[in-house]
Amino acid sequence: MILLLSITIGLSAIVAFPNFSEAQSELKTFVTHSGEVIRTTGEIIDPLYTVSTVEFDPMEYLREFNYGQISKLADGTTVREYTIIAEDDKVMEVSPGVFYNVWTYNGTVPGPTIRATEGDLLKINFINNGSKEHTIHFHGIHPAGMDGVFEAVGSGGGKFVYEFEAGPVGVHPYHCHVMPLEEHIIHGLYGVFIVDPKEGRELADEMVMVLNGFDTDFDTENNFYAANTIPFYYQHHPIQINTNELIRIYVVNMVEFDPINNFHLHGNLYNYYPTGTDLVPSFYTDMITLSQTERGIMEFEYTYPGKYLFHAHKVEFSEKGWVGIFLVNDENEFDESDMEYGS
Ligand SMILES: [Cu+2]
Repeated sequence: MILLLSITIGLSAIVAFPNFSEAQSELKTFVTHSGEVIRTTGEIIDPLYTVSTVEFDPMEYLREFNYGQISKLADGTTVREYTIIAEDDKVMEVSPGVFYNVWTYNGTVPGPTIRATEGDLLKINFINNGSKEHTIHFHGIHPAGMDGVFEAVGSGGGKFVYEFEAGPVGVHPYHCHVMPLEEHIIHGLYGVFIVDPKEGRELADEMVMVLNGFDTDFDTENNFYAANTIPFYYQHHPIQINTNELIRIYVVNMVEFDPINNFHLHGNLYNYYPTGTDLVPSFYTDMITLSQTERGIMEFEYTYPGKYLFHAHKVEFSEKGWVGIFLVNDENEFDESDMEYGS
């Protein structure tokens, strides 16, 4: 019912604003997943209504960690086994009328967040069900043969087992490393790899944000940007957190084409750990700038309840989707009327 309502509202919004800006003058006709016929340039329209037709749920992705199948070696070493399947034939409606051929690890962009503890033995069973060669290249420390660069895994069911010790502590990207690299990355073959310190980190409400963008008209410029794939998603579906609760964000910049991205938090500052490799923060700031695959860990708490923006301070990116809201609930009085933005 909610789905139907959103589609209906979405379509009426599109009908109500049939004239796009000069830059969006070339309208084409598309049939949406719901069977409606709409006209769009393939540029972003009104992203408020994208979620009803997209298969990927950014709210679920935000706090989902894959710890693998756990077993122990005789010497006590923890073994974690994961299965990652690459595909390159999926079409996702990333915004109404904007259909994009996503290349996926386990069916989503980004792929699953792989999480382990420093020193664990990781076995990643990689299956390539795509039509092109693919690999998984993990950032971090491992033997040359496990680097996912020179051992392309064949299409149509090719297999490879990446086996290495988890390390170093921190947050790292993983991505396909088959040429042309840019093409394999921008279509979506990337994800996040978190290595926890043996002693753990302080208990927190933890989340992952992959800063990404999509070039949906293939002119080597991104048409829109996001935290976790769907533009404007967390603006229309604010992330609910509590006052006086430690929030930890593992942030990874996977934007291609644009040399920089950044992360600005409103009404607060955060401790920042570049790459997450040190347990002592390097900065206390409300703004970090990240180049390709730069990443780190942000930690903060809100004292005052309310709505706070977070977004790229590169305004072009925030206006094209990389913007969200934290809805900070008072830990002492949880009010259901604050749920109006929740999904
Ligand atoms: Cu690839």
